[in-house]
Amino acid sequence: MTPVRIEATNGVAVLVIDNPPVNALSAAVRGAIADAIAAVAADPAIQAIALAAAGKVFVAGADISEFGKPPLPPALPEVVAAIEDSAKPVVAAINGMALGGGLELALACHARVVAPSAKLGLPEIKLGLIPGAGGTQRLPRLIGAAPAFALMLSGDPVPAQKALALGLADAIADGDLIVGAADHARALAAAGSWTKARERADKLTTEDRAAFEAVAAEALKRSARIPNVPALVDAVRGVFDKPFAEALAAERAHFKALVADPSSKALRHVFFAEREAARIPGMGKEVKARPITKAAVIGAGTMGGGIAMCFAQAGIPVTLIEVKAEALDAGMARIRGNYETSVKRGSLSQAAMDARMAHITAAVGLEAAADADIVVEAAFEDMGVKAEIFGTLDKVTRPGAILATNTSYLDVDAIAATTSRPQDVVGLHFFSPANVMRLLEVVRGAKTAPDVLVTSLDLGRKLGKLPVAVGVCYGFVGNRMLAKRTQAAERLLLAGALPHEVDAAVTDFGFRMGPFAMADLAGIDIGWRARKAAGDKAVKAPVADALAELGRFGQKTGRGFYLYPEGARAGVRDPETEALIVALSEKAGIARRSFTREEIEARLFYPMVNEGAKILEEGIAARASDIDIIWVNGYNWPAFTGGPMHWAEGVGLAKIVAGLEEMAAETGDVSLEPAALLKRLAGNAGSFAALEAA
Ligand code: 3H9
Repeated sequence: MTPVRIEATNGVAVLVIDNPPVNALSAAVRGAIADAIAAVAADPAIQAIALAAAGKVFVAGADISEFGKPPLPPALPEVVAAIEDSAKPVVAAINGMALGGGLELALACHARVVAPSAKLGLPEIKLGLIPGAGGTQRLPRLIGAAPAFALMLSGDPVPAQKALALGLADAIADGDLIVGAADHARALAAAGSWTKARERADKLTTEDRAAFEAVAAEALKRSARIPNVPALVDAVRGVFDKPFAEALAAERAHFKALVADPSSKALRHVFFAEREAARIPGMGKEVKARPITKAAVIGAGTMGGGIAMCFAQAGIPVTLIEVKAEALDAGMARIRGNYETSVKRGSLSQAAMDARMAHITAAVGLEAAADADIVVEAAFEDMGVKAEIFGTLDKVTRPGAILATNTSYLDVDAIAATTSRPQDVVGLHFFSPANVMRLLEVVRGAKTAPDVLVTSLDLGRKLGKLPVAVGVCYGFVGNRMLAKRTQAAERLLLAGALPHEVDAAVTDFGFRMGPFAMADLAGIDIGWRARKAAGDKAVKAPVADALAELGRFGQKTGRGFYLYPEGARAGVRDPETEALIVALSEKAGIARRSFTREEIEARLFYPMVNEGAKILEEGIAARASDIDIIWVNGYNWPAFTGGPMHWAEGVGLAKIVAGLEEMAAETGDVSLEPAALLKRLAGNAGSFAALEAA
């Protein structure tokens, strides 16, 4: 079966790309498009061509899974050139998403007719790449270099109306798309003339160049890390400075170099990892999700309110429940306030706000959860409190309702045991702010029913989240590894580093914030109280504890690890904190020394990788790539390094094992001794990726 079929209608050949699920341009598809173009060129009965696609997506772009493998002919630029050079006019019929190489195919067509719901974009930047099949040259010629650059820099697709306004689409079909595109193609053939994008220069004015250079300069300032932004600037500038063929060759050279760059490999790893996370090993397709038409959230604090907003946003009616009317009123006011801010900012319309508020009902008392299909408990983080809530929910909710807890640390199995239906209990660990953060750890208890897990993952996606299944342990995946970093950061302070040095190493690595600036923002008292409550399970954080004892809670008190004069958001070094750290080192009998950036990175991140390996050994995460996306989406680990486990492979697992052995010997902390899995993989040159494939 060829992935491109030819359907002839009244002098027009309709080429239908049919390569489910998203019509990616694999070698077979590229070859079939080239063959089809050649076949219809030779057919005297055909005057014009429409390029269409089957399914919901037009073409999602190059087949990303082919990147990094030996190239297979024909290359996409050759196919694109064959379309542009066709002696019969070609019109693209864009039914859905036209992305990356998919849009580049369409740009080489002589016109583009789009469905009203179509979206067009060049998202290569998000994969650490730039368009590599003429997009950087043809798009500026069609719509101007400045708007084209902005579109490629954001990577976000534009809807049909915007594409029409930009001049990217020639028409929006008001009836049948294929008929519209075929008519357009027939009309071009009848007129006997059509334009090729590469021959256009009317949009490339002096003003356009000035506008492009201004946005490009801004973009370069903001992007020191991934080489694709400078490459994009250089490629687009070629539209003004180089003949078309030369500029195209420069684009191709950039593209090839970027495909081989570790940052693009890492971003592609994240792309596939996010999709892989949806698959639960051993879970068959016969396990169906339970219907969720009505939800309840227990606790109207910041977390509960945020979770209720997620349901409202997804159009699922939700009852927000509190024990006392005052707390409920405050929670509802907070939600309203959040929405009002979005309306003021222009990111939400008043009508959308009203619709969301209408989806949230406030109620006092757990009985209000009686008819919910799912109840998410977001009450105080205390086992006694949770046990009481779940005991009552067990009595008042209907059979088959899912009872979820948003606990960050508590034992989901112990919570499930307080009910008569542990099979219906699951953890839904949202991250704060819950209505914004994409990560959702779905905690599968020992007795959680398969369909409850499937429903939770399905619901997570409906709420716009990235749900990742994890098992029960203290802190689950994300916080369990975070504890290792917190511990390591504190150790670094006692060993000789200062907060600003540790934070700088972390932001240089690509995080938006270092651990100490983060602690000041979140409030040092929160961790301090949590450590007291957790007792032996808590990490040792003597510096943070000492600061908290002094009432230095961070930004909210104007002083923490740093000083915040006059309500400043960014802290400055504080001699008092630094003296306190030195005193604590002395008290512990540690001779302080300085650390390089690389040493700080190793001391912070190797213990996390080690914990990740233990998490895999214990089966708490199904695969290393799940751990990676948890850290990328929940803890701001820089995506261009692929997440902690992918990064570790780049560093070399043997190097990490050796580093951990040294750290364990120096600190006497046995938990830093390399995990058996890590040692095994390091010993036989294995990798986490290979582990998953096996
Ligand atoms: C490019 O085009 C370079 C060119 O400039 C130059 C070349 C020379 N390739 O996301 P979904 C798979 S770079 C291979 O769950 P949705 C995906 O892994 C490319 N596979 O569906 C999944 O597989 P599975 C620029 C791909 O409906 C399945 O399809 N393009 C590709 O939520 C369904 O995907 C992009 O960056 C691909 N290109 O969203 C667009 N795309 O079922 C990337 C998807 O086995 N794609 N798959 O897990 C997307 O953004 C979304 O997939 C899309 C559909 C919005 C299209």
